[in-house]
Amino acid sequence: MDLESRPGDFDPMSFKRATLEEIEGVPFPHDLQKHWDLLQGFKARPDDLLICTYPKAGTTWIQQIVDMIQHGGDLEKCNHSPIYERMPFIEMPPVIKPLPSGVEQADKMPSPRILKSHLPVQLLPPSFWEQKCKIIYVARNAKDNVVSYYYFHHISKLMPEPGNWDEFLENFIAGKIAWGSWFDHVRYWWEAKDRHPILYLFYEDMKEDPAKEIQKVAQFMGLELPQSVLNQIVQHTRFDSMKANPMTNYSTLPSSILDQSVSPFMRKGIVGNWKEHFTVAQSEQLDDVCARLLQGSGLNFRTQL
Ligand code: PPS
Repeated sequence: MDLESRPGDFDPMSFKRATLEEIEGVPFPHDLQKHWDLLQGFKARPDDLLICTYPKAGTTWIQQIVDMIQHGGDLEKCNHSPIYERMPFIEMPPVIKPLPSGVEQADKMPSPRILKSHLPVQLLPPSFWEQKCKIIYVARNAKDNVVSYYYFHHISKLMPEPGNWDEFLENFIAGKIAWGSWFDHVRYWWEAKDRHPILYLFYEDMKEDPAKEIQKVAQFMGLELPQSVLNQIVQHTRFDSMKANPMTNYSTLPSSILDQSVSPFMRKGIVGNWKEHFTVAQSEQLDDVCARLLQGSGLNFRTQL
């Protein structure tokens, strides 16, 4: 769907940056509150596959990997539409007209569906647990995650104003940003994997050995990948391939929603970019908070390869 060519449906002037409102103690962009009951009543189907992440942890990357696995490594079949149309973002309210809300989009979609969410585990609509849906979770180290999120706030009109870097980092550490505490998110999803079919992956592992992680995903989906198909998927889900692909790089969204002249959606795609942004004191502070809040969880993040 070409949003720019439907000017009657989309009025950029009426588009205001979000403010945050808490739902059950977790801050979300304001429009979500109005759609909460509808979202919580979401009807998951047993063959749904849910991709869940904290924002900017590698969501689009794993989405494209899963889609390519499902389509046997055939990029043309995946490229029929932008990634956000192929996989509904379930908590997305109907703010980008003419796109429907994530719930409406998913309801109309035939099975098997692949769905996207950034919800913390305690706020996931109950039907996902009832239907025992498979879930793939990707976690990324806090330092690179927060830097990526900071840039995204500058380009996305759906997010609140980020403030300066120091303020944003403080808010991230305090969990006072959209989708809440990174620490709670990664930790509670990690714990959930012991009682539910959840494949928990790390961005850093995907970067280090994409073929190995793609194989894990295929196995989790119950599929076998011949070597030639695996090679295709590795190639087409590399950072530079996805950056050049209009169906994965979000260039199909109007700049009044996502202004990629400020910073591209596919920005760096590396482990360790945080070093360009953190002071030594900030790095030590985040290390301390990570050690304290993840203590005893068994979770270990790598901040460089
Ligand atoms: S969103 O808006 O939450 O769905 O964003 P998300 O896709 O989770 O995160 C965007 C960051 O992931 C990087 N990215 C990749 N890295 C490596 N390889 C591939 N293929 C890839 N695709 C996306 C993207 O560049 C963003 O990270 P930064 O650090 O900002 O570059």
